[in-house]
Amino acid sequence: MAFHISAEERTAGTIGSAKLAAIVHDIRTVGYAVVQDIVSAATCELLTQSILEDVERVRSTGKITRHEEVTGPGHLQLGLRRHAPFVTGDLLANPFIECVVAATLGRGAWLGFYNGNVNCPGSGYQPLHFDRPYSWKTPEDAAHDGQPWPPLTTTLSCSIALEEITVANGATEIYPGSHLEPDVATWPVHNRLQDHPELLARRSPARMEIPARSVCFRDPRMWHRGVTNPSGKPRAMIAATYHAAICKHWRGIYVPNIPPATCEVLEQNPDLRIMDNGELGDGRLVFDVDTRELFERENSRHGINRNVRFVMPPKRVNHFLDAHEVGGARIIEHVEPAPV
Ligand SMILES: O=C(O)CCC(=O)C(=O)O
Repeated sequence: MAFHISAEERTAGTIGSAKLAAIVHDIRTVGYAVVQDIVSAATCELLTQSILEDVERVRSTGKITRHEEVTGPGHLQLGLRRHAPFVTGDLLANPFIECVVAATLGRGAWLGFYNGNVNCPGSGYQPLHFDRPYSWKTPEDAAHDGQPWPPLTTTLSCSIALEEITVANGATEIYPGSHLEPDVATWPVHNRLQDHPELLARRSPARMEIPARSVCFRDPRMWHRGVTNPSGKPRAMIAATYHAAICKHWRGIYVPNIPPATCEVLEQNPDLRIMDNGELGDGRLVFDVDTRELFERENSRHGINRNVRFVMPPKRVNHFLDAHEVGGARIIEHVEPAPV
């Protein structure tokens, strides 16, 4: 179901409690909810234009990207510019996005990923997949932490439509309700949904259509895949992913049984996260310092940790590289941002 923001809610920068509960209910039961018209037309135009230019640059390398190799041709994880004026408050400090994130994941949830999901003309089909594992693998583990079974999501994906997204320009295929199929909880990472026809038969596909300037809040455990874009023009969508405060790994993974001494260090320094090698490190996203003011203009009124740090000249951020690495982009010096 699509939700609208009233004039009073716009002024207050928050969503009324009954509507917010209905949004969270849809995310918990159906797997997603769309909130309409919460990003400005100016931001959508600016970002669409920058994405189209950057797609050209990526394509002009003549190389297929790593994400296409492992998922499907024409589906780009396109880094977004990390400098002014392309970083805007209604994307990264949006009170309505933060309100839904806080209601779904709790206060202290933090931004872990900010990137473009671009579906290029002539794209193929990705394998059906889900983006996140279950944080609790068994009913017993879940009960131990006071979770129901199936457990609640600890990550929320926000798909931001810069233009109207429909079947005509390659709206993502989704399987509503599939985030509640816990068979996958204990699967090894390389297990594929397509090899489990009996499981697939339990759910039916739909398409994640999103009006322009609107956001689809999605449980990332819901099965989905990128499909072909018949429109002749790249479909620009932004992905911003938030994690619950209990998730201490830099990728937003829930790590059970962290030793008390490590918990204490993490409590004292909220910028620290558990790295892939088990050590602690700075897990914030990197942005050029000319964007600092917009992040610091106003603290999140919904208690969201924007989880960003800034690099000073001569250092700057190359948004084309390392979307899936610590920082979400690469810090460079004495060269211009470029796709290679
Ligand atoms: O862009 C889309 O429609 C879906 C992309 C996706 O699921 C992915 O790249 O993993």
